[in-house]
Amino acid sequence: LMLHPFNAYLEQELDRRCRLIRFWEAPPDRRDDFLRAHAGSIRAVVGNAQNGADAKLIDALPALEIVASFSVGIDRVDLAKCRERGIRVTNTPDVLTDDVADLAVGLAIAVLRRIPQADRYVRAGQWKSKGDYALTTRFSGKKVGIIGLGRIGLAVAKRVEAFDCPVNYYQRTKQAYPNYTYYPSVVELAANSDILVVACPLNEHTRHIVNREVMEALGPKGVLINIGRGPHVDEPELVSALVDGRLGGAGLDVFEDEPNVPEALFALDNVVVVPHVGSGTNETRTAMADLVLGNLEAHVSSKPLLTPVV
Ligand code: 8YV
Repeated sequence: LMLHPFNAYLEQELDRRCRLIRFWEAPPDRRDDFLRAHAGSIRAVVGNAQNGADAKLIDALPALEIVASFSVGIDRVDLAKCRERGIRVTNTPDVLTDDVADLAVGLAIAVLRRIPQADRYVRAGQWKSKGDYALTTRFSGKKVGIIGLGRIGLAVAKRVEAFDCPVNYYQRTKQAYPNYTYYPSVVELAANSDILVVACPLNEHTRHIVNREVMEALGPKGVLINIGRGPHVDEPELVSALVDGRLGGAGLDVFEDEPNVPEALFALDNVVVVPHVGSGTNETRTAMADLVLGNLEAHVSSKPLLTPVV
């Protein structure tokens, strides 16, 4: 059961190798009937970051053996329920790390150097009518604070080191990284950073990990970059901090209620918003699809899963 048409190559390969059921073909008001009709034969669910396997879906599928997510984040999969039922879960780590880290750095530079705004200035003919563009802020050398020094956090750290940016980080346990400075709280991390990057998984400990207090600590010159999940950030607080000028800027790939983005952000020149495209390159999406297929193939041939979560 594929939950959404999020990747054409994956859909085509699933269709070629298995009996594929496309959930989106069910009329929205007949989804329960549709599931009941197929329940006995559905052994695998393929979802993504936006379309996970929640308790209701899992309960409706008595023959389910594996949930293979086309994402590294599995916050929309009910892991406890999967463990309880002995259902395996896989994700797509590593293959998307570089793209997501690239985007984090790209957003930070875009916010500070106002790249999208300057582009709009040229396109609107304002270079000719108004002259030189306003001065912006340097990125190189800024202190970068990373929440979560996992695969993606480390890839961000490696990149910004090349820009001579000192790297600070927070996570629950201190790691042995001699070149990076550990802060035991997110507020302290924010207070000691110019740019704060959210790169941790979303779970009950990290929901709203960037709250009002953290934004105050980051301050009117600080920039927040979110390439994690929308709910990592208290979004109404973020909007008011940006509107009031209590926060210097933000580069956002993810939002609390995608695809809805608070419209108050559209008027702000210190904000760059993109539509959850961190892993969205041809190269990475193909590698993610191959990993989903590899995990399913390993499962049906009783081989070790390539990237198991459960
Ligand atoms: C995707 C993601 O946006 O990997 C993740 O956790 O958020 C993404 O790569 C998505 O699953 C692609 O459909």
